[in-house]
Order: sequence, then C-alpha cells, then structure tokens
Amino acid sequence: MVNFLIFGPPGSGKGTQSVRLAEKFNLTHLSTGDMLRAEIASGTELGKKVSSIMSKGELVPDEVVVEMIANKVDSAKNTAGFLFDGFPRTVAQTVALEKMLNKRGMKIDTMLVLDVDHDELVKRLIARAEVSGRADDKDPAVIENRIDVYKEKTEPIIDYCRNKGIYKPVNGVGSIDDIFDRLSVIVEEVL
Ligand code: B4P
Repeated sequence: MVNFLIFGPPGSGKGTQSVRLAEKFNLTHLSTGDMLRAEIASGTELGKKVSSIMSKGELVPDEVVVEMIANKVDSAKNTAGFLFDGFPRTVAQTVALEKMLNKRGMKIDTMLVLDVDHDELVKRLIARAEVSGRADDKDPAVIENRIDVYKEKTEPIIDYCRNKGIYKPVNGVGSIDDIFDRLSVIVEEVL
C-alpha cells in the first residue's frame, strides 16, 4: 500500500482534491475534518466535546484524531493506500501516524503540499461559508485564527517531512482541474 498526506492551509483545496484523487487512484480518503463534523451532526459525546473547539478554529486534541484515524485504517478494505486529508495537523500527530503505520507494515510515502496565498484562502473560505453553513467559515476573525494556527502548529510538519525526502509541493492556485492534473502526475509517479 502507498500512503499520501494531502497538506496545506485551511481552504487550500485539500478536501476538494482528495475526493477526486481517491476516486481516480482507488485510495481510501480519510478526512479528520469530515469525521469530526459527522460526530457533531450526529450529536455524539465526542461531537459535543469538539464542537466549540472547531467553531473557534482551534485544533481538537491529538489523541482524539489519532484514535479516530487508527480505527478507520483498520477497517479499510480493497484499497491501494490511504490519502490522509487534514491529518496530521501537529508534529505529535505526525509521529503518532508514523508509529501507527509502521506497526502495520506501512509508512507515509509522499506528502502533497498545496501552496496557496493568504488572500486567496480567505476569499475561498468566505465564499464557502455561503453554502457550507460551517461556523468556522463564517467569521473572518475565525478564518484568520485558523490560518495562524496552521502556521504555528501545522506548518512545522513540512520541515519534518522534507528531512525525510517525501515533501512534494504543488501550486494550489488555478482551476480545480489544473491542480488535479498537477497532483495526479506526482501520485502516478509514486504508485
Ligand atoms: P478541515 O475539514 O480539514 O478543513 P479545511 O482546512 O477548512 O479545508 P480544505 O483545505 O479541505 O478546503 P476545501 O478543499 O474544502 O478542518 C476543519 C477543522 O477541523 C479544523 O480547523 C480543526 O478544528 C478540525 N480538525 C480537522 N482535522 C484535525 C486534526 N487532525 N487535528 C485537530 N483538529 C482537526 O476548499 C475550501 C474552499 O475552496 C471550497 O469551497 C472549495 O470549493 C474552494 N476551492 C477549492 N479549490 C479551489 C480552486 N482551485 N479555486 C477556487 N476555489 C477552490
């Protein structure tokens, strides 16, 4: 199995591109954001716990997402590999993911990083708020906080992965089709 991280700031298009990549390459798409929103929508205990954290644009605790992901990895069937979307978001989550994959005879093979400038991110998230109804997209101050949290807690993962030789940056500005083509070229090389 070949495992990919899709990485980038909030609104960089991770979710948008993951759905297409998973379909084209028979990868299992695991989005921690989608999983957490599903918990909130179902009103579970976990959903109640994370709802206020997410609406402020903060990160939910590492152990919560690590456990969710391990369960999904263990239940996946007939897959060419995993596409981790929005996970890991801290260096601690990255180390936990590596350990979890190593235990199962796998590793992180490639980190796809979408590069998008600040103004474009804000424009996309404000546009998405119109349709998503997401609490974390509505308020410009929360969007700025999400970008700050990304810079402080998530971006250091890039250096961690660059040192392992798995970092692949991609221009994330342009049409969704063009960006998909740029990502597909890299995935094809790795698979
Ligand atoms: P996520 O669900 O991961 O969401 P995201 O970062 O907002 O979005 P993404 O980059 O996937 O953007 P999308 O493709 O939708 O996280 C939400 C929250 O969950 C976090 O803030 C945190 O609280 C919590 N969380 C999740 N994972 C966690 C973890 N591991 N640890 C702790 N907390 C965690 O694109 C955005 C918009 O842009 C869309 O409207 C799309 O249509 C548009 N778009 C995409 N590509 C475009 C393009 N090329 N041109 C124009 N528009 C484009």
